Amino acid sequence: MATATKKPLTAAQFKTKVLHHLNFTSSEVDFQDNPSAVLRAVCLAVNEVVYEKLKETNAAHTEQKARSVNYLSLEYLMGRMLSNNLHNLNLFDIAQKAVADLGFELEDIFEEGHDLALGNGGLGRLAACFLDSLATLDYNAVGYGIHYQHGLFEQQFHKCRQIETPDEWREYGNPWEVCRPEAVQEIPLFGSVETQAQVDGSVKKIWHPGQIIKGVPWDVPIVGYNSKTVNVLRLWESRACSHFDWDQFNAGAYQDAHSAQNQAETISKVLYPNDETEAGKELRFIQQYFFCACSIKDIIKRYQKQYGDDWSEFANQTVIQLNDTHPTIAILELMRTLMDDYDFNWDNAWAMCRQVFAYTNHTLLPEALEKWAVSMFERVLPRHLEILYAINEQFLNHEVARMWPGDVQMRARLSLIEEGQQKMVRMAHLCVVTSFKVNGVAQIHSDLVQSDLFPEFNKLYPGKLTNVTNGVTPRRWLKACNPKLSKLLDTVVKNDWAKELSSLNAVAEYADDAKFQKKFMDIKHENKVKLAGEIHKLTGVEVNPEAIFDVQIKRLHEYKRQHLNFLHILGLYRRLLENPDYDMHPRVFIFGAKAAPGYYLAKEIIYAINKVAERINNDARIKDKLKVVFLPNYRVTLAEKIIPAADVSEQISTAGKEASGTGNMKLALNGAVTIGTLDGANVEIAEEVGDDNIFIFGNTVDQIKAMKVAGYNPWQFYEANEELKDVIDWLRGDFFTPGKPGELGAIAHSLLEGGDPYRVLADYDDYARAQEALDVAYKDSKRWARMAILNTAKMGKFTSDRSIQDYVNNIWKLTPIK
Ligand code: GFP
Repeated sequence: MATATKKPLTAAQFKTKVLHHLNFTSSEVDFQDNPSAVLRAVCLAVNEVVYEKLKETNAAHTEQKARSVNYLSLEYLMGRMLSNNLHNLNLFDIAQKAVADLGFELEDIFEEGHDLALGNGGLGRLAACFLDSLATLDYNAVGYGIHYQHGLFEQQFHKCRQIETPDEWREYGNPWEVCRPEAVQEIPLFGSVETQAQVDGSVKKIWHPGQIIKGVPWDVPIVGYNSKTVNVLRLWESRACSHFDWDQFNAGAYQDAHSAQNQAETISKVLYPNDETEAGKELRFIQQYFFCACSIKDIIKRYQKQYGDDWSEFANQTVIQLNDTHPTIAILELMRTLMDDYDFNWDNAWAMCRQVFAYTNHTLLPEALEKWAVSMFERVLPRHLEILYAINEQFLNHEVARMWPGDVQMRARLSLIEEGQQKMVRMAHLCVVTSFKVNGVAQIHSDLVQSDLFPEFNKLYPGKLTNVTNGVTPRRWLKACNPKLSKLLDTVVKNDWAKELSSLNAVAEYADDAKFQKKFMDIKHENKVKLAGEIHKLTGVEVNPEAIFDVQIKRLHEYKRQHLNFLHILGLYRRLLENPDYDMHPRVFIFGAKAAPGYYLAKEIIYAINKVAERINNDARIKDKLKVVFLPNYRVTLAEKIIPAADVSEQISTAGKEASGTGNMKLALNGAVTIGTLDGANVEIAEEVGDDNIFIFGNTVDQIKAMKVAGYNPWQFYEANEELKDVIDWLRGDFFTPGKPGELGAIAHSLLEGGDPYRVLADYDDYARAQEALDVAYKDSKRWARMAILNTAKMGKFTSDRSIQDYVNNIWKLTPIK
């Protein structure tokens, strides 16, 4: 590759490129009042470098016949791209200078950018971190997903309640993507299957689709950090095959003329259509098939470009990673394609599928393990259902029958079809049966996948179920978002820690060094001052940077237990009301979370936190010892602002419920101390930082299980703790909502009458105890600085580069591009 030998760009050259794009691409000569035009021009200037590297990467992939991983994910939470791309290309400083020469601050230019929010939470952000690491480590990888017109909704608060509005991330175009008309695909749907007898006595299945949709690919280049590689994230947009009915239009039926187009475009219109209705379910199912079918066709096309009709290398060249069960249908699509379009016999097609697919499980929650109604399957994908039945028959009659002869119950338990009033297809079972490897995302989670979720499969396929602990990219989550801390680390770490995160270990030596402690904590303070400004801008609330910044940022879900945090805040408030001199260091509780639009209790939790925050933040009696802010529209960009300023990281899920968590890693990397349960990756974080540098509390997985066996009674905990009882009663009454008793009662109801499914009350006491210990630790500033520094120093394991290398070594078997 030629790039390495090229002279690096100078700021003057970069400025010339930006001006060129301002003049000739944006035709914006008078750009002084137009920072968004400058953003666009800067992006285009960066793209000149990116596309050249992309071309070189493609050439190297072809020349080296590199085995590739194809990452199929319905979600990618990319965030903004400019800052990250500048860092990864080592162009940050020159861009900063060039932009300053044009009269702008680079940071203000970033603010013009829109998040690519094509995902919900951890799962989608993990996919984005993985793409960054794959390119950084020079692996041949393609990310496949959907080019949603609207990503995750924008969240506002109106009278304390969450309001959702559509996300318009590319209303005026997106400089980071390029359309690839040469790679458009046609995707069949619906229709019927014909069985044709062949002359040799065999039968051929012919699918006569009822509709054909066009898949249009948009490529987002993924730039590696200090590497030679630029990979691609290919996102599929759905379109109608013919634009509109010309004759109908001319005859005056304007609406009707567009109906096919509208229907086709609906497929890639929104992330997570509301699937409470049958139509919504069908749309989500079609979304999954649409992007899988486009991707499988694309994978085959890329392969054939090199190998033509010779399929012998396909399994050597290809691995397809299923990110959760959402892309499971890709298995059936590859089977169908091989048999129906390329004349493979059953055994060869099945053997091929079993060699190329691997599956990552991200959750044990039964409601998150997808099942689709057989009746819908049959209507939308009749040929695929036939194949699924055949796989099931073979699986049950051969593999299950061999291991458990005559065991009817086992057959029913493992079958790909769940019997019942409505027959359902179990997508996770299809994944496990087909994939050559199945991984969980943190050790404790992978152990539970083996012991609790798929114990029979673990017996049937020893060695198939494995672990790859998640990780986060230190480029975005430290270097780019926390430049001051990054520079400090540069002074004491010799290696490029952003590429070799374990070298941060060297920082541990400075954990007790008074000068280093001061520098480290001064940076934290500066970051807090900056966040305080942002909090004021977003909520109007003044917070004191001297207070402890205590952060819980993640999707809103009962198992993540934002309501446990909330109950404890109420407990502190009660203590302060009873005794305004109650000895605690001032604390600001910071929340960021979106609730799924149809998730009633999650929305009630947001409402209650906002409502209580209004009261607490304006209560002069508590002398500003307590503040609560819920920042609206939590997303990657906001996380980048919150994380560098956090003192405390709340990771308080019910043990056994959070598969891994990745926010826990980002926060610790930036020197926040975790208060958390022994759940997900918290367990491994505790191992790395040591018990003295983390606050662990609560029931363990085994204790939670034992509670279930013994019979859990939330009332017992309510009665036993006066503080807990009082604050729950506040919610049941009208303490925060005068004249409207019970307005915040939903949480209390779920915790008591609802049986407290996530064991919030059982963990309250120990959580409050751990919070007190944390408060004591914070008051000892030397001790706290040591803890914070050691958290940063010990995060080496949690780089997504290590995760990717684990996938490569144990699952994907790729070799880096030379
Ligand atoms: C899910 C799991 C998390 C896990 C991520 C990535 O994320 O525990 O860290 O996937 O594997 F729940 P969320 O969508 O819940 O954030």
